Amino acid sequence: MKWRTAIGLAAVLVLTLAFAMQVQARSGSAHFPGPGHAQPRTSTSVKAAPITPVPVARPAAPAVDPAYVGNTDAAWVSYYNNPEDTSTWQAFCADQGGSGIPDYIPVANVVPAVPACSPTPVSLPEIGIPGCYYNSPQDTLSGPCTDIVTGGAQSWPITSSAQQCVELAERYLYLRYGWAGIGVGVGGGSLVQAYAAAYAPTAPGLRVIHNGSGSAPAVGDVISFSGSTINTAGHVAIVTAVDLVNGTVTFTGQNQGANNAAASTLWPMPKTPKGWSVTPWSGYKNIEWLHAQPIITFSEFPVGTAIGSQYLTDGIKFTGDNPYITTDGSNPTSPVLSGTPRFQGSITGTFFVPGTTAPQRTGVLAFSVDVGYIDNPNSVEVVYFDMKGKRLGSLLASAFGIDTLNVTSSIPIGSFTVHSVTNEPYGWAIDNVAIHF
Ligand SMILES: [Ca+2]
Ligand SMILES: [Ca+2]
Repeated sequence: MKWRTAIGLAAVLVLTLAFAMQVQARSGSAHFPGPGHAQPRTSTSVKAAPITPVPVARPAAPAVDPAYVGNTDAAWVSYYNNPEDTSTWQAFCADQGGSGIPDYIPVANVVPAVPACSPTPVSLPEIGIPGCYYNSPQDTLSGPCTDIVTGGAQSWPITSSAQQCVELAERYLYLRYGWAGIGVGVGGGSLVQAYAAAYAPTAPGLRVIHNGSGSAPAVGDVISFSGSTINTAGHVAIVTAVDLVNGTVTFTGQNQGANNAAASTLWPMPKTPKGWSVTPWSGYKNIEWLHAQPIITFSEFPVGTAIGSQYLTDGIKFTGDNPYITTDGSNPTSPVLSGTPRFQGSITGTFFVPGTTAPQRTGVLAFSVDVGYIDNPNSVEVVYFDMKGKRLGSLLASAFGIDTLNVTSSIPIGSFTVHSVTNEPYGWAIDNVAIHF
């Protein structure tokens, strides 16, 4: 219980802090020591617009399935008390009616605490996700609410038929972000929209990205499939790999493979003139994904703020040459983060578990950062390091203007530094840091 309470409180704190930062007013006027005005960005990266929250319909509490698996089930309790202990996985999965060995596959590279259970049983007991979202009169994420099973003070909303696709996605989102399951009535095809509507108001950076917008899904995104005339409930899975060289995406889901087994599916995602596009899958024409990683815009604090640990809520700490927020008349997304002296000093980012001062356990496999305004291409670079500080590689800002540098690595990244390698007229700054945990 302590573990769950701690996770819940941490999630509320993180979300509250992040929201508070989001509403900080911008201030200051643009001023730039160099020439000219803001010029077009040289990057072709597509950034999705923030979603517009809409109210979630909340059905009445359902009748309790006699076979319900939740906080009265020993294997379920054991798993949720220690989800990173793989010895709890087999019983957790098998307890829901699974059969055969193995009863799960790991959701590789994303969250070590999440197995995808397999296969989906013939009889489908309902299974709970911790939390009390829709069942609570306050819609609180951590406070007491009525337990639909025991009538007690804790709630474990029935969320999905066991080992169907929805259960995996809701369990993953709970373990990763502390979000309570939102349960009954949400099919796989609508899960991305439902979570965005429920949690976007308190989770800045949460976005729904539609297939065809040009953006590629990122590892860790939750992806919904809908628009099939055969299966109107749709499907939901977790993005576990993205290959931007060969144009493929891999997604892992329950009830996704042959014989209702959990599966990881490698699927084409060719690059079109508009950008990346996931090929329709299994009759599902509509594809969209929940991208929950934060994008740091440096509008979160007033201009002039010295920056260090403030962004630990987003999983990053900034150090280097005394970085601070400043305006930049040559950057259309001003304010920006500059080192000291202004537009000259280097900036280092080190990754942490979001909302904590704990170093990343699994590292970061991708991040992006805008660098500019570049007047002398190849004068500024981002160098990235593993979790022990060993240099992994570097990327030069090679175009005039504002360069979006997308860094990916097969070896987990622990930190990065942006610095000048030769003279850069009028200097540079960074903005729009996106971290793909
Ligand atoms: Ca900005
Ligand atoms: Ca410059």
